[in-house]
Amino acid sequence: MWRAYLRAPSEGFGGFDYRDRSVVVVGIPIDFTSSYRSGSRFAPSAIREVSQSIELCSVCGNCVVEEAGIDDLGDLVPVPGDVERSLEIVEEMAMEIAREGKRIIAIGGDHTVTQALYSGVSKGVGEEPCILVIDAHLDLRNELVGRYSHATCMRRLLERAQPPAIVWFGVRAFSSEELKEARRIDVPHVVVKSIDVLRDPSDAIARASRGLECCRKLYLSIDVDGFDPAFAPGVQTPEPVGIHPIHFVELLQSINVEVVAADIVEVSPPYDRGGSTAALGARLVVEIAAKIYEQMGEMKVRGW
Ligand SMILES: [Mn+2]
Repeated sequence: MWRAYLRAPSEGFGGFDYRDRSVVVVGIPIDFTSSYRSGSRFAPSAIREVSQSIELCSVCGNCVVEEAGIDDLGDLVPVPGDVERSLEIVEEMAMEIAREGKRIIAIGGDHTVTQALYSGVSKGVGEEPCILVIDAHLDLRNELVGRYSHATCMRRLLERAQPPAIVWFGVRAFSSEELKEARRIDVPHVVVKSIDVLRDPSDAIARASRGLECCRKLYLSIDVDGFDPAFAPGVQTPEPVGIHPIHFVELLQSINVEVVAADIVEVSPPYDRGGSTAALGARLVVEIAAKIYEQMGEMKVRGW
């Protein structure tokens, strides 16, 4: 059913042809509950475009993505204006792909898409993966532009029957309602604030990593506003005093838990003068895909 909503890309991520690979990119251009600087519906095409020109070896020298490639399904364009129906379709897609043993890297859209992706992936892999969230925000509001939006996505996720253990990394913007909610969370969770990362990166990364030690599988959700606006200016809700991309790269390297899916959300191309945010989005796809292939042991990893 969800395939009816799929639009093939004019050129796949990284310029690869479709070959039934283990890592799958899909764009989810949903931003109709954005409250500010909307435009993340244009992120999948902006990220695809810049992906044609970036190198496909990881910044650490791992060239597995260049060798193995990535499949690009194109964009899943559900029902404009109907957020709940759209999320059902996204969930169905994520479930089916995860069930095939493939690893989705979804490109948003705004953060609203995460709960549906997570829900589908957890059904597909048959368990609730832990979740690592890179974000300036906690997204724990009960309502903002309705119950399903970019500002409520983690609240909805933690309302699941079996809420996942969760690690936030790079947080620096929250309301008193969200702080109250954060204190109520009764699953293992760690909040690593961006100021802690900036003051002592090794200690902060170790703390986040330790928070994932109890996990068997991991879902990665990257809201690019977690990075400082110097690196990611083109986002819906910019917040100063954010992390550097290298902090994420080092955190990713330190993770020993199996990454089963990821999303990269909140790139807003209309506000991305110079295109550095889309370039960061494309770079994140490559780094995460490299990590997944390395963990799957599918390819001989060569580095220098
Ligand atoms: Mn955010």
